[in-house]
Formats: sequence, C-alpha cells, structure tokens
Amino acid sequence: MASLSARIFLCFALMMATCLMIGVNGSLEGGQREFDYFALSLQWPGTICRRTRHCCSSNACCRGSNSPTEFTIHGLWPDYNDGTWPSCCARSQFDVKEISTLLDALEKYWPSLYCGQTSTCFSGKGIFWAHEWEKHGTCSSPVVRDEYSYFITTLNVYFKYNVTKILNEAGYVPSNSERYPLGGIVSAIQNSFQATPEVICSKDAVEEIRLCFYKDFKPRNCLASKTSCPKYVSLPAYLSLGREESESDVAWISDGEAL
Ligand code: U2P
Repeated sequence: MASLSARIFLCFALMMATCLMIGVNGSLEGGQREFDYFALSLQWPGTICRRTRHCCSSNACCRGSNSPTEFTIHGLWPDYNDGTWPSCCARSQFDVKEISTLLDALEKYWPSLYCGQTSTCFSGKGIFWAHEWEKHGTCSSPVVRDEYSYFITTLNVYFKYNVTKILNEAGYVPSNSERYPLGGIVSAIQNSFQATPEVICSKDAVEEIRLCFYKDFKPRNCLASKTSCPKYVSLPAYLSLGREESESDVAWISDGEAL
C-alpha cells in the first residue's frame, strides 16, 4: 500500500515537473508559446564592415583578404505570425564544447562582424554564437532540440538556400557604384525559392536578407512588412580593413578592450 502511494506521489511530481518545463498548453518555459515559423537572417559584410572603426581578432571584417565576401549568417530565428517572437526560452547556457566539430564552418559562415561581446540571456555577456543560441535557439523546440542541432540545422539551411549565388547569377554583384532595383533583388530570390524574402537596409545599402521557412524548412513568405529600403539599393563591395592594410586608419584593439 505504501509503495502504491509512493508511486502515485512520484507520478504526480513528474507531471508537475513536465508542466513547469513546457507549460500546460504547449508554451515554453517562461510562458512563451511555441513559435510559428523560422527566419534565417543573413548579413551583408560589405555594408556592415565599412562601418568598422576598431579592429579586433573576433571581428571577421578584420581578416583582410580572408574577410567574408558572401552573405553570412546572423541567426535562425523562431518567429510568430503576428510579427513578434519568443526569446530566451530555456535556461540552456551556451557551451562551445558542444559545437567543437562545427567551429571551422561557423568561423567562416557565421562569424561576428563586430568587436565586443553581446548580451546573453542568463550569463551576462558572451560571444555572438552564445547570444544567438540563448536568445533564439532555446525557443526553437520542438524542431531543434539542443545547441548542436541548432547550429548544424542553421548551417544546412544556409548551404541549401545560397542567396549570394542566386543574386550573383541574376547580375546583382557587389559594387560601390551600382544601384539595383529592390524589386529585382526580391524577384530573383522569389523565383529561386518560391517565397518572398525580407530585405533590411542601412540607408540605401542592403544590410540583411531574411528567408522564411515553415517548421519543416520548406520556404514560405516572410511577413509583408514595411521595408527599410528605398527603391534602388546598393550591395557594397567589401573594402579591406585591418592588418594587411599598411595605411589603414582602423585601429586594432584587443578583444578585451572591445568589451
Ligand atoms: O531587428 C533588430 C533585432 O531584433 C531581433 N529580431 C528581429 C526580427 C526577428 O524576427 N527576430 C529577432 O530577434 C534581432 O536581434 P538579435 O538576434 O540580433 O539579438 C535583430 O537584430
């Protein structure tokens, strides 16, 4: 009899723990409900790197001739259809050891384009990947379950939907003098992926392109939002900064100083 009540108590405790973790109506820890779709946010180094004033080893803009010249990953973001998004959904602190086999690919395709660390959900400040995992990755369940699967899934989607290649093939090549019709850039991506992207600009320069996906990673339209871009946009070419540049006016600072 005693063991039956112990078992009932154990079942009850397990049910309570499960409810606390995922919420009674499918919401995640912290009361946030499950997301509706993913946005893969890509950044354009030519636009971001020309704003660089201080170089440090953690900033890929400062790699001279090895600096990125293609769209790189900003993050894979779980989003809601109403234009909002969940963030910091579980207390899963970033651990670089979990993605040690991916580091070469991440350095190349998902580098930070800034000096300094960025905010993390529970541990103060951390590297770019820690920010993206804690803020967005932890909200990607049940599709993405852990840190390793968040990063490998994002890399795989990025490789499958190569925006730089699509734009180059359509004649939209990096240039510091050309202006391109925004509609042409959007159409080139729509024609290739059968879905409408979101384009974010800094003045007239393309800064980010976002591709949207259903939870099974089939492309879908991003939300129709007021774009931050004018009708004609630029895709600035990367201008070398940093150590190879003997007359560069970009000052090198240590990563510690950048914090
Ligand atoms: O757009 C400015 C910042 O808001 C965050 N963002 C934007 C759109 C979205 O769907 N989800 C989202 O999180 C981004 O914040 P970050 O990941 O850089 O912290 C974006 O930079």
